[in-house]
Amino acid sequence: MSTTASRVKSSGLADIAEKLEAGQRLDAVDGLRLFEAPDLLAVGALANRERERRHAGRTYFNYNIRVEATNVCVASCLFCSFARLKPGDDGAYTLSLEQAWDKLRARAHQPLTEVHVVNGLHPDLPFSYYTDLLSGFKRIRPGIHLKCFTAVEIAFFSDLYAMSDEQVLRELMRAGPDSLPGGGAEVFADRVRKKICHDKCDGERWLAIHRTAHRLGMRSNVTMLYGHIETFEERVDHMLRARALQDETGGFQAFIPLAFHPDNNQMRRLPAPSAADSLRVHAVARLLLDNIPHVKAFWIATGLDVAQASLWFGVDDLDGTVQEERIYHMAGATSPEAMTPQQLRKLIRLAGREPVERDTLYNVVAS
Ligand code: V47
Repeated sequence: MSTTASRVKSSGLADIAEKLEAGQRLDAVDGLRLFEAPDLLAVGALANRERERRHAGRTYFNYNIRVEATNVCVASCLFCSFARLKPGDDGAYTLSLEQAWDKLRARAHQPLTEVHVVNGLHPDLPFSYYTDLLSGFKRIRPGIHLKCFTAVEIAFFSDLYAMSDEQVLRELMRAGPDSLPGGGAEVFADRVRKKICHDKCDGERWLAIHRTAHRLGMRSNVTMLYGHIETFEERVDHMLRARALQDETGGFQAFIPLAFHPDNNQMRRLPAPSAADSLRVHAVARLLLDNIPHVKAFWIATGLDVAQASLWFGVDDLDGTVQEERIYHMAGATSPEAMTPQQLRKLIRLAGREPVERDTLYNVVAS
């Protein structure tokens, strides 16, 4: 018996390994057992097998920038260190359209393929601010992929501007977004949402907006904020709700666990999740989410060391160069502000994997 097989057996996971070998779907009880199994390496080995079956050693990244045009936000999520309630509050900012566009103009020399836009829920901006923001980006760089606005922002726009979620998505699509990011999903369970983000859209609406976006032809991602008050059951429930929607639409590209960062927010008394927990969350996601092609480690959230190790725990994607990220750095992330494509390639190679630059839709740009 191989070392891996004996580890899996002595962890009591042999039946789960057999299900996976037979191409059978894991259920909620299996998911819970994977979180509770004492041997992390056994769980990792199973996830690695699934990762290699899909992607061999390939590890994807892209050349992207972040634009966070405003941090003014009417929501009061306990985990957030980025938001300021009102314009004029200490540290609050809202970029003019020219300032936001300048971020892209300043990178004319970089072969970027994606702009990832995430904002606070600003109570006073007109809808045209967002459509102009996007059409301006497209004017400056016509070929650029715009991954913008979380489902929480879409829900906020619908309520503020008295439109349906579908109308908002259609209006925005005319201006430029090509896909939706996975933010705002947090943990779908009502118990958790009521405690940590009670005043933003609930889990069902988040999923409904992604369902609509998929129907309109957009791809998207799904995140899970872990390592705070959620239970293992709630993590499994979150993953299985994403899996159920993916069965319906096939529109999710990547599942992205996001490690909670406790600095400068109302949950600062909680410890950050351990490296072992981070590796396990990514591994369990790979094992439960048989229908979502990619599991991404967002290196800004996990840190570079865990991101490298995660490439042997089910992860096949490291997001991208990022550049100008604020949400995590304001919450105490000590990872670098940005990585060059060369640095990302080196990081991936040093972990024993093969770097592949992709665009947002996973077309290969360079390998
Ligand atoms: O939804 C906020 C999280 C998310 C904290 O789609 C925090 O490719 C940890 O969604 N500690 C926004 N997390 C970022 C996001 C994302 C990131 C990378 C790739 C993609 C993608 C999407 O950041 C929020 C929230 O879950 N967040 N504050 C914090 N203190």
